[in-house]
Amino acid sequence: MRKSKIFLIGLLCICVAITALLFLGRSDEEQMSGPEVSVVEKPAPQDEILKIYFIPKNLGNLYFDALSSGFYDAIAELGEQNFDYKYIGPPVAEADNQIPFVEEAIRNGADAIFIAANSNEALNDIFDSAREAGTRIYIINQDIPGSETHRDAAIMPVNFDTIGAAQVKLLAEQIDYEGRFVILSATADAPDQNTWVELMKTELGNNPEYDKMELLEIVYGDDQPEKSAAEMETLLSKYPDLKGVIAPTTVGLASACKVIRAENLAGKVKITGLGLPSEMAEFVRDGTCEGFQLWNPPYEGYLGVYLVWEEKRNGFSPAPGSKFPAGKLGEYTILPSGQILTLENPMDYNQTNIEKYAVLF
Ligand code: RAM
Repeated sequence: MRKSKIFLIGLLCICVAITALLFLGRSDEEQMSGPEVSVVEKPAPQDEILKIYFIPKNLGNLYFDALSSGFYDAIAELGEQNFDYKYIGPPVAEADNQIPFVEEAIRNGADAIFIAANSNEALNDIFDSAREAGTRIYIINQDIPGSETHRDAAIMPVNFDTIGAAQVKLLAEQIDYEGRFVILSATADAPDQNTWVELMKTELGNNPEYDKMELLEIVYGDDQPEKSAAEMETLLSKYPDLKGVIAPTTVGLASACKVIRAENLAGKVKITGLGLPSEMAEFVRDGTCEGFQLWNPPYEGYLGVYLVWEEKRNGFSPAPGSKFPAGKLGEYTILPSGQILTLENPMDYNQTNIEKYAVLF
């Protein structure tokens, strides 16, 4: 009786052991070939990892988050193990407060810094130091007019020469080519907005179509929502006959739309500019804004990663006239100016296409 009990217990133990072994065996097999478990890729040797920094004008601006998403898209395509990507920057856009972030990137041995500079010249010295240390300086989303010798290349969202005329025409169509209007810009030093505003002024001065339109004032909301809204409120009380606003900044445009809607002035004061579809969708839907323009911010980051990849991995040299492949965007050429145009012209966003783009950026 005792013996058979011991025998039965022994048998049970062997069965449990065999079942456990079978299970273990199967799970090992699944780990090797199962579809749910990703294969851990061998990391690239430390010295082959490309260190890329993106320094926006300021953090907390959804526009630059959209641009940053393009860096991630290209990095995912080329293999995350090959990159060390950092998106760092100051809380507010000021001429020289990006300097500590450039310094940090240099200290960490960055291969490339992409920067939407807050000034045309305040960063020249630190750019020189970075380049001496072997870090490529790419201006992104704009250029630094007058300081081009301090950077390696500039990734432009579009050809800036098209923006002044395009923005003025957009407002003119909305106010029937007649009336007083204002420009709500970003910071007074902003290289991109200042270039566009100058081009707008030239277009207004040179094109007789706009003879009945009068630019009253240019104000600066510093790409801060509260300051932009406060500037818009002041303009509305200062100019009761105001017909229109051009805000060539995503932060300024969305903030000004909020004020115009809150003051029940939609339709009376027409507003347009450069906006982010995801932020502008509500104002297009309710008629506060008939239409605005922009380009494709994620494409810029995407293109930037391919540029560094081609340089560091395939020996590409970004001399004027040379071409490089940028994944799904195709081939790009370095222009004589050292610029690369992501797209040629800005795109129009309005009721016909806003929903399509609002989910993208
Ligand atoms: C803001 C920034 C940026 C500009 C866009 C249109 O987000 O000022 O530099 O390109 O607007």
